Amino acid sequence: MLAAMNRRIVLASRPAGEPSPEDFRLEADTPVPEPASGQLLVKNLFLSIDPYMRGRMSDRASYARPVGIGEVMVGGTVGRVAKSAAPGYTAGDIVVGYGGWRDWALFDTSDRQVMKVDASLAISTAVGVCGMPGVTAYFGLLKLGEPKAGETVVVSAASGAVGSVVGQIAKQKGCRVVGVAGGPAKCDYVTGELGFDVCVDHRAPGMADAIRAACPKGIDVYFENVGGKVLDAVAPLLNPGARVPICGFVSQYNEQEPVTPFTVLGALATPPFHRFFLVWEWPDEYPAAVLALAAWVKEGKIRYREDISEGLAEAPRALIGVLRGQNFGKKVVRIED
Ligand code: NAP
Ligand code: FER
Repeated sequence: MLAAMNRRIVLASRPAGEPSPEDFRLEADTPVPEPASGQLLVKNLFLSIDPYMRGRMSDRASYARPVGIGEVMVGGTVGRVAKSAAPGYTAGDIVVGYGGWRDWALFDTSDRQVMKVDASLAISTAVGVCGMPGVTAYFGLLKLGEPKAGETVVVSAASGAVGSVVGQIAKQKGCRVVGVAGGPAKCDYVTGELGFDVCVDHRAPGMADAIRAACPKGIDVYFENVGGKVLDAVAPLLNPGARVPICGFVSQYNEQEPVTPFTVLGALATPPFHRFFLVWEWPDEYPAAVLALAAWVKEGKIRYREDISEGLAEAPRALIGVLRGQNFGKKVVRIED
């Protein structure tokens, strides 16, 4: 019976450089599983597409083990509980967790990443502005960036899932906020809709001059999402005492020999405070961060934009697109219900 099968996308091969659709394989030969005690059977409804997924396709040392060849691709999902074998959960609940690139997933309720979702917001926000990327922005900026009123904050990948939230929180703190994004449409959105003071197009000529002109008092916080030539332009403008939360460096993820921000920042005459952080470093405060973000979204203080692909089979193209900057807003895949 077709409905009883569980489609999934597995890693078929490890890419050298940019992934291609052939590095993934859609399989439909696994039945929908039954939840064991403490588990939920979840119908995945939205799959989050995130830059870190490229790292998990490679056989390199990381905080997390790589996805094995033939294994289902890792991914955050939000979905509906179909069967509950766990206290406190019932069929129909909306939950978020790491369900992977598939139709149906088993969620272990002992896993701290499994949480009930505030269904008064669009449920896709549980993997976006009110989920892992939003919390990344919240902790990275507030814990490591420590923005103060009147300071200049620069944010790369400014229209994206993390960057859009970073800039809006920094504006709330009274900072001058300069975004960097790819192309005029994203830049218009960043200043017009998100309220950043300036947005510089890193694809246009003269990017380094434009960033310098946008930061007449230098840069106090650089929220690092991309690395590469944006970082090269920002680094000489960092003020004494500047803070650089290193969230990621997506421009390097497809490179065979990535240049990390540590190399660039460490080579400065006076390196700023800089440190890589992981969104999961503050697990006790994670639920409170989700609540704060949800409240700001409801109050209209944080705006967000989603870029939705239709159907599980689109996930590989969606990830390839995120690594090329083709997404406009938080990238998610809607999985057929
Ligand atoms: P996103 O910004 O929604 O999408 C990625 C964006 O990166 C693209 O849209 C593109 O925007 C930009 N980009 C891609 N290739 C680029 C290149 N070669 N040069 C410059 N920009 C490029 O993605 P996100 O989920 O918010 O992630 C942003 C960053 O946060 C990534 O580095 C990610 O790894 C990191 N992250 C870290 C953690 C953590 O725990 N440390 C958690 C979540 C995310 P433009 O078109 O504007 O260039
Ligand atoms: C990400 C980029 C990098 C991310 C996690 C990492 C959760 C962690 C990398 C490492 O520890 O090596 O976007 O998202």
